[in-house]
Amino acid sequence: MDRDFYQRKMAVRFDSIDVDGDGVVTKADFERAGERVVEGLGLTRESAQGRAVLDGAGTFWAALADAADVDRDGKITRDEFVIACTETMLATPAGFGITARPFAESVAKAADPDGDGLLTADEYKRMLTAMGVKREALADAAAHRANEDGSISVAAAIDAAQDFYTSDRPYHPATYSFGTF
Ligand SMILES: [Ca+2]
Ligand SMILES: [Ca+2]
Repeated sequence: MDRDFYQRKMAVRFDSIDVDGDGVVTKADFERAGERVVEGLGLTRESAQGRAVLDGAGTFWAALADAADVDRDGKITRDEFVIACTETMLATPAGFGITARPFAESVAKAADPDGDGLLTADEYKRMLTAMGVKREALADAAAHRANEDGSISVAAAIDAAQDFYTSDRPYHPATYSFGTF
């Protein structure tokens, strides 16, 4: 198991969740991450999809805080985040279902405005951008599990998130890239 690779991947994810950049993640960061998705997808907070995204972000925070915030000060450092992801999702893949999946699923569904279960290439990129994925990682992410035309099913997008959080394998071994989510 390439735990080192996994932990570097989660350290990068930490930075995209630490929205205010103060070096710790808090409930407020997760709320902001949820709001960023809602805004990025052009939803309102009150819509069913908007509420699902915000709830999903809250669930993600609560699960990580449960695992990582040992002193209950409401703050998770980068090291604590990496260890919590390792314990709750890499070591226990089923943990993805109660940790990151509700957020990933609500986001993927919210990114599919016509609800046909397929995201166009543009919709998928928009979703990843709203998730805080860096521009340089977008092509990589979009290639992962996507169809030839860059479209991707909602189910495959959720599977990609599951791979991201539960796998220690690089998406592209040659470049050892992180992929993303
Ligand atoms: Ca923060
Ligand atoms: Ca669609």
